[in-house]
Amino acid sequence: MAGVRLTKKDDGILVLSIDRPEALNALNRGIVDEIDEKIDEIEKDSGARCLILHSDKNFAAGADIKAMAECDEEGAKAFAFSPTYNRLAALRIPTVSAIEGYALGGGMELALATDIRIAGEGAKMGFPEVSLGIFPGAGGTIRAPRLIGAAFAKELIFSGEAVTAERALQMGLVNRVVPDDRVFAEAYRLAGKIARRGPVAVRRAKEVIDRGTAMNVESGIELEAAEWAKLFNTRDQKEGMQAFIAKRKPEFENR
Ligand code: CO8
Repeated sequence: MAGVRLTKKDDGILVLSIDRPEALNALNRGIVDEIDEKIDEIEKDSGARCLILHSDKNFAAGADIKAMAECDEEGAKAFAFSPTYNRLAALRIPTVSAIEGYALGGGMELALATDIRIAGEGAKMGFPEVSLGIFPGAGGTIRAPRLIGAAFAKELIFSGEAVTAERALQMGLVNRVVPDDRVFAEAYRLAGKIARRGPVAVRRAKEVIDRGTAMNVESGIELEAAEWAKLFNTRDQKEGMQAFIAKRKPEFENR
């Protein structure tokens, strides 16, 4: 049966997977509500250090067109995925999308709500919505231009054309491209690296980057300086620096 799985791995790494292969993991209300429930669990998990989004074969081929086809304006509003995607984007821990196969429309927007994207060589990404008489409605017109610039975002959104992983890399839509059978392994390797760093420092860095990009440079630098100094109140700062001086590995306590 279609559904969403949340799996706990070593080192506080969590993996969120959509399991609806018969529709190339297209997202309907039920799937998005399940993602929302899993986000509740992730928020409560004090041992969580990094979240990977990964589904077998296809990341997600968009919102479910069959479920949306007969919607009127009110129905379309009820279909909205943005509240859930915004919660995903606001998670305090880093998030990584591991993209195999298709990441289209609402599927691409799901990946855009994460911090980092790793794609397989055969991945196809884009916003086909204009072929359906709509435009991306779950953050695509807002997050894509901020990530890759308005010109590339407009090219993708106006043409509806899916791009290869290599082209997505050139645009900055993904961070790196690896062989298809290495996508999860590479995401897991990166998540492991993140998970072993000072967790308070990583969380606060995410917060400063996300808040800071919405500010002017001066205010952002002020925020950075204040948050940076606060880290010297943490046990992990003492441990990290003492471990360096003693030439040993730090043992962070997340406080
Ligand atoms: N919705 C529903 N079903 C889908 C979707 C989808 N998005 N994508 C694939 N499927 C289904 C197909 O209908 C088919 O089902 P069936 O076997 O019952 O006919 C099955 O998955 C396999 O698909 P195909 O046979 O089409 O597989 P192909 O390999 O031939 O083609 C494609 C793969 C190119 C990915 C093709 O399936 C396709 O074009 N899919 C639609 C892609 C698309 O347009 N996505 C954007 C959807 S609109 C959207 O995401 C809006 C975002 C805004 C959300 C805001 C919420 C408020």
